[in-house]
Amino acid sequence: MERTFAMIKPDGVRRGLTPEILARIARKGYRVVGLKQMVISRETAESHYGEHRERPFFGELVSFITGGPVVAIALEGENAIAGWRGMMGATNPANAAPGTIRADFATTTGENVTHGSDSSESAERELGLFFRPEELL
Ligand code: RTP
Ligand code: MG
Repeated sequence: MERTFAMIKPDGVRRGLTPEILARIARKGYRVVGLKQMVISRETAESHYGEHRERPFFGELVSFITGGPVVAIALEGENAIAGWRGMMGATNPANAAPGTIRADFATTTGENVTHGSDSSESAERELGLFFRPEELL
């Protein structure tokens, strides 16, 4: 069993895609062990995307991710980290495989609907950033 951090980004929430994405997670068979709608603080956003701090798109990325409510989700299941990344598809929706969330619901790299941890280290770090231990049930 593995846990990962998933997020519906502000574009996904704004467009009303939360139920659709939660339904896909349920159909896949992952267990939702934590769930909350929230607005991310600048500090949390800069920490969450800290690996991209030097990239030219960092400012835009932080503005976008703090610009409206997100849905933070802790998922549990076999191979959940890679599995959820697979369900999302490639970062650039133009390269995302048909049937993935980004292929089905996004057109631009900057607003690509969902986030998923990219390793077990990232998952642990991001789950700790967004959830208190007692919020994971
Ligand atoms: P995420 O972290 O959000 O799950 O996305 P990812 O792993 O597929 O992609 P990553 O390389 O970690 O990039 C994080 C987010 O930054 C935005 N981005 N913009 N304009 C650009 O060239 C660019 N590159 C990345 C995207 O929103 C991406 O999801
Ligand atoms: Mg990433």
